[in-house]
Amino acid sequence: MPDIETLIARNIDPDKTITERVEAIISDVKTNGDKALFDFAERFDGVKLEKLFIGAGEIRELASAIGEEQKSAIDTAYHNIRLFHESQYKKEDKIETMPGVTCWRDSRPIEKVGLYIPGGSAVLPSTFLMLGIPARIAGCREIIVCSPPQKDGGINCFLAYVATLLDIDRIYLCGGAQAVAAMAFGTESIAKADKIFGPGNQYVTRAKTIIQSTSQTAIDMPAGPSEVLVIADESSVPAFVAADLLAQAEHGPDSQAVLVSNAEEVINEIIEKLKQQLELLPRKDIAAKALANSYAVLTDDLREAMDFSNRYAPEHLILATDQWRDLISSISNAGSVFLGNLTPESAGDYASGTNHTLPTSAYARSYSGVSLDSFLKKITFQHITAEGVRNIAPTVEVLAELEGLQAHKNAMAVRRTMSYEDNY
Ligand code: HSO
Ligand code: ZN
Repeated sequence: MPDIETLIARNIDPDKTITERVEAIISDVKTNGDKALFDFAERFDGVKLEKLFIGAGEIRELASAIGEEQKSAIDTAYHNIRLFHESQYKKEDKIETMPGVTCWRDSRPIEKVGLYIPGGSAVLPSTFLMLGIPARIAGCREIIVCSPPQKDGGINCFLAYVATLLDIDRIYLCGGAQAVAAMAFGTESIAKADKIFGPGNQYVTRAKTIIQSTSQTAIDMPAGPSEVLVIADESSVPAFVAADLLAQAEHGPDSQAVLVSNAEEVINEIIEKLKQQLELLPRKDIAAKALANSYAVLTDDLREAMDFSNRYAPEHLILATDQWRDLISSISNAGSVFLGNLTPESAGDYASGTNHTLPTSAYARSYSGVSLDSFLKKITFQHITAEGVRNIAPTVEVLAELEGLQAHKNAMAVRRTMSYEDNY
């Protein structure tokens, strides 16, 4: 029986070859710009591109090819995600900390954001919604979108439709570490972004962590393989839990689905259902690999199950129990939480309104998922009147003195000792 530390450790590839390859890609993009991007498209995506992007006309044409049912599902998801993220905007009050000393905080959009939309084994228009909607609500001036080209040199029609909803008229045909490098350093065609968002494979993730310290471009979070932890008890429905675990497992061979329960029979029943459901999945081979890297934990009670979950710090936590209300206050580390037997992670992945770009690999201990705030900077402001100067000067002057910073003290003292109208 492995110890808890071993169980909660993520299977992050420590192989240095990824870092070396990614560094080589970044340096190629820095040196050769667009030309490197054309070369990588040929080498990695198997397509000889004529141009690096598709524009408004092509986007509209591709988007028009989608079916009514799909269009309306995307529209509903768009609406819900928009509503939830709009509700995150809160204007803060101005605070008079002392008479005449007023402080406040206001937000401004990050001007140029880069969105990476993966296009490997699954194309994810939902990720485009999750990143594009808060970027638009925030009012970002420029939204640069990169996604790997399809074999025909175009882009998936669902991504194109999302682009029309978001009023985005250009998608760069560029994927992997090279897309991250292009948005971090800029090329002839792709503008340098102030912050890069989006999930990706190990190359994309490594590129994001490298550029974070080598360019003046920030990243949303160091995202790794996707993961779910489900807490189940006698009140769970085994077929539901099995479906949730498999929904996670089908993402990729390195995904992890963890089951934690206080009842051995419950674990056994869920595993039984899981085996049956797995057989029917088109992505069964991928899911089976992920399951080989997953496990179940038997605990004494639900409290111990929560303790384990908090130590694991899952990207997604599902409380598949009718006791979910009692557990909420004991959750300390999780990216996004799904409450009760009727709330699958899939709802949040696509359409309920919450964001699905979340911290993985135990980063939920310190990071939040993407939200409207991720696209804003919070700037603080202050204004001091003559009365405020009289009130705050003694404190500032004493503190400056004790730190031995005479010029700081003077900046306050000159104001205190000069008399002027209180109309500054
Ligand atoms: N579960 C993924 C998001 C996703 N699922 C996109 C389906 N499509 C990471 O939270
Ligand atoms: Zn998912």
